[in-house]
Amino acid sequence: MQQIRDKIPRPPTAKRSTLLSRLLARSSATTAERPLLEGRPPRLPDGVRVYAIGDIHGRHDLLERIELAVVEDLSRSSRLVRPVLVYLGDYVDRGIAGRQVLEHLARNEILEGIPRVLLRGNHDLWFREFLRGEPIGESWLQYGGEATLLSYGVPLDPKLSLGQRLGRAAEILAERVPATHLALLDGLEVAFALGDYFFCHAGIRPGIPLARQSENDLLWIREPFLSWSGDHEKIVVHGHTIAEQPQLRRNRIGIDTGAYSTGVLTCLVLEGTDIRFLRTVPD
Ligand SMILES: [Mn+2]
Repeated sequence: MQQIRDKIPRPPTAKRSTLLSRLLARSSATTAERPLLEGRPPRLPDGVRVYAIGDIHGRHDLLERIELAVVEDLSRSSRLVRPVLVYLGDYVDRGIAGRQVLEHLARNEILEGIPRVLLRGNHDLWFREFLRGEPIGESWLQYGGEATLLSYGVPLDPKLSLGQRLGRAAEILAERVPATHLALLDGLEVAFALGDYFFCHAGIRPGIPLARQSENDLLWIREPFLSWSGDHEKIVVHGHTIAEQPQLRRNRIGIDTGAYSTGVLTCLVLEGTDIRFLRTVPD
């Protein structure tokens, strides 16, 4: 587990705060919908505040906004908190700025100095496999890979057969993806646990201990996880499955609000037993 340091970013300017208030919405969980662990509210260690950010999918614009919202949120704190950032994965595909999102995460300028965990999503894995020359091109394209190719300026040549097109695109892409992006993709974690919470991209396989979950399930699972009503060892915080609103269930919190098409990127804020949300407001 990463070491947590005391470091608070500088407060945002007044002008930025005014702008942000128009671009953001805040809400808190009501008592009725709170998750429970063994009948009690789940909690984080004292003084720690987690900001967990859902599926970004090439929306660099929204990533910047939500990170500025985190800066502003931290500047409102009256007491010292130790912030931890958790990105839930799916940085590329579907949205048009996959390259810019990876570059942004690699540079890490807005939230520099705050401990962070970058989790791997199934799309990040797909992109890495395509870069390695693995034969996954067709399904990757079908689920939004072309947007990522275009973000690196790699065209799909319509004069070639699909196989040739993909082969050629993979070659050009390999020349254009910087080493910093590859290092970022290769360094992604599959899960992270803190206090009563467990963070992963998609979810877990019910009935199997958290320590023994497979990467395949952590990155891809939907059912039986989504409709499972029993307790897990911890409250699972995840993205991957889109819903209009954050999904607050007894045993999980889902925060993929489909940013690439809705313009709503959600950030879950956990502190003590508090649960609240920051989210971007569509233009
Ligand atoms: Mn996703």
